Amino acid sequence: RRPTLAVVGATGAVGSVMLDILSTREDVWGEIRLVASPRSAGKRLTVRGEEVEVQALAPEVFDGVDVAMFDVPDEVSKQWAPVAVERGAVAVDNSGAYRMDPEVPLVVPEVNAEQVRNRPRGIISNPNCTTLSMIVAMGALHRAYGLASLVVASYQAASGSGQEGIDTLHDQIEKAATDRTLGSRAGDVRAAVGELGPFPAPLAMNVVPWAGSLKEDGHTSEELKVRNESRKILGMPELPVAATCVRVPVVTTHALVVHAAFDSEVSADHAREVLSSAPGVVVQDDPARGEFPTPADVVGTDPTWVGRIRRSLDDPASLELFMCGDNLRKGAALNTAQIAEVVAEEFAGS
Ligand code: 2RA
Repeated sequence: RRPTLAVVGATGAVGSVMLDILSTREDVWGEIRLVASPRSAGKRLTVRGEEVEVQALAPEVFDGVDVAMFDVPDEVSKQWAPVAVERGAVAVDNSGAYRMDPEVPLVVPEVNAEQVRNRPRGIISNPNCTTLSMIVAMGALHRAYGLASLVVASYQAASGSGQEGIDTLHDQIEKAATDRTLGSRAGDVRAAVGELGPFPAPLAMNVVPWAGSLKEDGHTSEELKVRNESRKILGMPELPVAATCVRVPVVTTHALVVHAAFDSEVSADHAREVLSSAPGVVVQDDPARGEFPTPADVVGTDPTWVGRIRRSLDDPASLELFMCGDNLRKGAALNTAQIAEVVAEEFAGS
């Protein structure tokens, strides 16, 4: 039978992308129930070409639900994912609430789909968008060469900070655009752009070496997520990972520069072949023609795009790469949908 799906957080930034994704992917679902805070209840949203009324989050909305996706803040997931499980659903959670819980698998279907069944709490977790923007490509390279260590710098889009991040960037760009002398004196951009919104420094005409919150020894929560989640997804609890997370004035699509060291020697050509044949990865790498992926060109697409692939000059077992992926699609909604589809296969023939 076709399982029943609940989308919790259907009216949020990721929820909206989710409805689009559910409307365009192969349809494996019976009923799709849309759920949001009481404030949004009663709204009518379109999914699979049909208008569906949004229901207020309450225990009863999970009755008869087989899979419940959560695109909501951590506190909401903490409270409600266990309720969905009690009512008989498998919860697929896109918040940070359960990612490092040893009894909750952290799944990227192209890398560790088999972990979906290993869910003693009935909850499956979706990784953070920054980890997701590189891990499909890194999983493929790990299978080919054996990963030894990762050094990562992220170039993260404003939409990682939600609608407030997007609005702040647009407002700042508008204010900065009127003065063509800006950017030539310390502090002039800061004075011109006004509100900083969720960012600790101006984002328009700037780069900001900060994403997330302060954690031990000066690392940010985002940097720890890249490290800890990569280790968990790849099943390498000791993998050395150094990450620096940076926000850039891009609306949507996170980019990463990766220095990856492997157990065996690599060549750029062979790495291109490995990545080209990996599901969910597109290689765009023709330096002679100036071809490489950029956020402005790949936003709205599903794959992880990889370019600038080079063997390291000082280590034949290391690669330098540039990659980017839409942080709202593969980075959030798409991966959650893919996990849910793996769970849906369990209902085939039942
Ligand atoms: C960010 N990764 O880009 C976060 C969002 N989950 O801020």
